[in-house]
Amino acid sequence: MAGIDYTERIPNNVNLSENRRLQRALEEWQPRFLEWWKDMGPDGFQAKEAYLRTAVSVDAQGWAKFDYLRMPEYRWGIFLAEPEPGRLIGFGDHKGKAAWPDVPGEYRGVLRRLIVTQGDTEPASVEQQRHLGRTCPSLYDLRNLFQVNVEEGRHLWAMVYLLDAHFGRDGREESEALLQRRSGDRDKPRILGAFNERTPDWLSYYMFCFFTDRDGKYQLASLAESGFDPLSRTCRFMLTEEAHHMFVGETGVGRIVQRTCELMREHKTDDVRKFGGIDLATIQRYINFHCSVSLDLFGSEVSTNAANFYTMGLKGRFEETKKPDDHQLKEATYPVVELDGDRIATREEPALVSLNERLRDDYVADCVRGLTRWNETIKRHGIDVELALPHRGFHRVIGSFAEAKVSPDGRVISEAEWDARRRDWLPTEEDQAFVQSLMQPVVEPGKFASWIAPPPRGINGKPVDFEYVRLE
Ligand code: BYC
Repeated sequence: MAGIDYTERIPNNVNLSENRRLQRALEEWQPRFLEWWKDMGPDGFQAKEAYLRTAVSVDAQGWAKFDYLRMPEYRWGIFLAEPEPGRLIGFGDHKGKAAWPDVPGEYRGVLRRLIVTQGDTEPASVEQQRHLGRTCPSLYDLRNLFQVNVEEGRHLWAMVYLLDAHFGRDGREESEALLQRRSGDRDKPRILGAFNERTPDWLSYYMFCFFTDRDGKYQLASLAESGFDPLSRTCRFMLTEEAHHMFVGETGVGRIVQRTCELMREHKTDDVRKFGGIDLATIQRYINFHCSVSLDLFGSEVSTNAANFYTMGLKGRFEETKKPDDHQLKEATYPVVELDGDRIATREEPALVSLNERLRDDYVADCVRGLTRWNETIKRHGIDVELALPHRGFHRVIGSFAEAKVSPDGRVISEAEWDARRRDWLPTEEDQAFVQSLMQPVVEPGKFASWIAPPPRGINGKPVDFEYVRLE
């Protein structure tokens, strides 16, 4: 069944009305979600109409429709990708057995933890971004922010559905707790580090969408391989929506880079701050920060948790089914870049415990593709600067590099050198204050802030100067 029933209080393609208990549990959670959305969702725009897409089907063709709506009226629902008849578990100890329609009892705790960790990031990002609307660089950007926000809300629904449908009372308690934790709260923080950082300005926001949402892509893709079929199907559909979030990040930073280059050329200087642009050195420091914080999200280089998730058949590799090996990895090894005393060395580690690092490698390769496109823009303007990803050991708090200080170019350095150079490598208070000073709202259709270029085209075939959010 590909269609989604929109006559239901909770739109879904999982025949919710046939499971009264579950329906009741979710209908009880729904008003609490809406309360959370009103308290912690986008600040100040809840009554405005925005031109948003809503999922209406899980078919690859025409899965969404676009229309004006007020965010609290968004139809958050539960959509799983179509089941694959006869799907088999693709890896680990249960490889070749039928995928599980229900939670295997022995893996209940581990699976719940994975789903809660994934679920926790979704409301966290909405909380992190809630004040951005007030300083939007254009209506086009404002609309994209809101699109990402409502879909992160839907991704929370996706995880809450799994918890309520498959984990009984524990699951319902976890669903509640997902609405109780708060990004950055000292007493009840969100689970993963990056989701407690602030997203105070639009440069940070676009960096977040580029680097942190991309972790989402890789984690969801790994969970989409899961032997627990409802999780696999849920994540497959989430990935469809996720693609737009990364588009927002890559094109957002790309448009900032473009504007900077235009100003550099026009005024023949690197110092574009006085012309209302963000200099490339500042952009590089923001890259260093957001990349390193996002690299931490993959966990330790050598992780027995990761090995267990895999052996149990719960979380696979990126594109697991396309890999030409035995999908059990008991004998295999994998090269892992690690701290070795005061050096950085590559060691062959057992492949099973190296799965976090392997996923991080896939992620880094994907980030490099985005950086290459930004650098092409710089080159096209005849400017001799290259943006770069920091070394994976730079500014880490998780894994082996947490014990050392590593420069962006990958040297293990002393505390003294770190202290002396830190301001060159990470956003300083002055950088943040400067970026903040640029954050003046621009809300006239077709107009853009001084520090960002307009996009080449609008959303869903609409022109760039379309009224993407009706503020009147
Ligand atoms: N911060 O063996 P280790 C997204 C904990 S983003 C704090 O190193 P493991 C999105 C870890 O939990 C995708 N704690 O790592 C993006 C463990 O604690 P316990 C989110 C951390 O377990 C933008 C201990 O350290 N999805 O969707 O192999 C907008 C040792 O763990 C961190 C997922 O993450 C950290 N950075 O892997 C919206 C997928 N890293 O269990 C949405 C589900 C590690 O000993 N999660 N720890 O108490 C997982 O697969 C794994 O939990 C992790 C960690 C990959 C996160």
